[in-house]
Amino acid sequence: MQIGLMADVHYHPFTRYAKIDAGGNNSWIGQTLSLLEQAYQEFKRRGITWVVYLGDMFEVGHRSETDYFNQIHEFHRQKANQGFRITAIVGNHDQTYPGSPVSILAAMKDCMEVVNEYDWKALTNNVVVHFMPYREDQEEINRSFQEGLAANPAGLRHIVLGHLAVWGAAQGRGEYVPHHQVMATIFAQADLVLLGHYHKRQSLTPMVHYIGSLCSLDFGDAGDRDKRGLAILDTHDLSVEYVNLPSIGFEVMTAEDAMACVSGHQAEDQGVPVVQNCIVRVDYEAPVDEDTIRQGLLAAGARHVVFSGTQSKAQRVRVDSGQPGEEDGPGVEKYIKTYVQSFGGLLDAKRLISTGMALMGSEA
Ligand SMILES: [Mn+2]
Repeated sequence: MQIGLMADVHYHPFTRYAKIDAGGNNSWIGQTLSLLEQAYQEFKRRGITWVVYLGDMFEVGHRSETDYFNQIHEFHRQKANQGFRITAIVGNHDQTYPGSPVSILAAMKDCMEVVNEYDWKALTNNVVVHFMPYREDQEEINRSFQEGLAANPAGLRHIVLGHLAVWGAAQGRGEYVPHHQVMATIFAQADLVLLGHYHKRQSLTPMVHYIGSLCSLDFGDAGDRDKRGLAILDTHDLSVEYVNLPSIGFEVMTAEDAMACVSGHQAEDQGVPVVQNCIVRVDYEAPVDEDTIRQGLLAAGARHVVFSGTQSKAQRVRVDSGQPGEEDGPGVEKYIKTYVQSFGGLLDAKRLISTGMALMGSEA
């Protein structure tokens, strides 16, 4: 059996990036509905009838404008009428506050199954699927999962689908990182964990993966718009296939790169991002001629150009993530190392590790 997966749709007009046409239609809403439609066409083409959202269908779960809510509700009502079974796992953005028992998705229950409490389902083929809505309390998450495991006979395979903030994931600027993230190790008994929340498609361990958001959503998502779309889970061999969908991109670049684009030298293999269909932010320190750069980037295909003259190129945190394992020493040491690496040498690794280890020692 195959299950269609999408995560982090964040359905919202995003007026800071959208254009409003003469008919009053918001281009961002238009893009999101178009991508969703393309996703369902892909599912239909493959004979997939069960679609699971891995959280954050909405951007603002405590107040969505009625017109926009009705649009996405009507979209899913039609898909349900066409024979799709739809399950929506609740993400933090869908909840009135992170971990809340109240979610905007409750108003969609006439056309989808909404999961805001941990639940599991046994499929055929000796597979159990565990549904994990957004929670921040690792003990609660762990307890739920252990209860779900214990409720099933031994020897089955376990797939976790959820919306969680797991330690070690790369995050875009502006993404919500709770004070306490979940350790991937609590899913050691799972055979596969597929998550929403962080928007970058990435693997934390051979078993634990973020499938990535349906589309790029902000400058924090810059640089990998070719890795946005949907995922297809095969419950027989536990394989995951990604299908990319064409999303508006975000790019953050220096004034020098921007000038290279303007003079027609944009090419990704030269390290200069292609700005076609992108919303571009140019970061500069020395004064630049904004008008020339803006006109040039628009001529090169950018949708929209903004400038940030006060900060240097956005530093994107990249973490070489991995499950802390015995072979790498204590988990804390590995995490401190990856954390330090993500700052590109700005921090003193040795000193931090010795401080961290001393703290761990004094705690024990
Ligand atoms: Mn989220």
